[in-house]
Amino acid sequence: MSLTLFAAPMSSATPVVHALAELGLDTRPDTDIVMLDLQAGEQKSADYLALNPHGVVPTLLVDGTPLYETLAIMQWLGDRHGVERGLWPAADTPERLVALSWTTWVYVSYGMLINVAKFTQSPDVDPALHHAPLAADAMQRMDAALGRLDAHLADRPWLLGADYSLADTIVACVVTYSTYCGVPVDGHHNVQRWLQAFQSRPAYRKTWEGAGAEA
Ligand SMILES: N[C@@H](CCC(=O)N[C@@H](CS)C(=O)NCC(=O)O)C(=O)O
Repeated sequence: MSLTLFAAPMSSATPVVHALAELGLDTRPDTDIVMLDLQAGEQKSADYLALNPHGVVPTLLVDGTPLYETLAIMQWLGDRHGVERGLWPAADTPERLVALSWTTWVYVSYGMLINVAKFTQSPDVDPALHHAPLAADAMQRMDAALGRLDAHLADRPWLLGADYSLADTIVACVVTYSTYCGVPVDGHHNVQRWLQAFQSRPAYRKTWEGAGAEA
């Protein structure tokens, strides 16, 4: 099976690069990682838009068929390549349900709050569109959300229990990104401990160190 990942440094694609490294797929001869220059607009070329009509990274070509949206790519990598390596729970296990719940939660529910906080106060957004009360509300909701994640991690080192899984990469990359957006994790000791363990993984260091963080 050939895999071609279209990515960019410090982008939504970086968690996928990390997952390929965890799975040992990044060094396989039939895996290619193609870095696009987003500043130069390579993601808007006709050839790329034919693969991903949204003109963003990541896109993963699986035997020539494009798959896009980071969460879908990560869950597919787990299903197709993670189960056999013990890095993603098998179908029909309770752990698979836990993995799908937390990984979807972080991209959809928690991710929505990150976007609200970003668009209502970011210097990159037209100040006329800023909204301080909405931004403060989103920050508060993210803190409460991290509190729920903290409670989940209180009696297990990793999201699914005793062992690391790709679910940790998916959730931890988004939580790490939110810290770059100014959301503190200081009050959430289990989240802090889990993020530190995640960031100590060799594949994390290989992928992220020097690359910055964006989920
Ligand atoms: N929801 C998408 C977001 C992808 C996305 O926004 N990627 C950014 C990089 S972080 C991008 O390619 N931006 C280029 C552009 O908008 O032209 C996903 O998770 O795959």
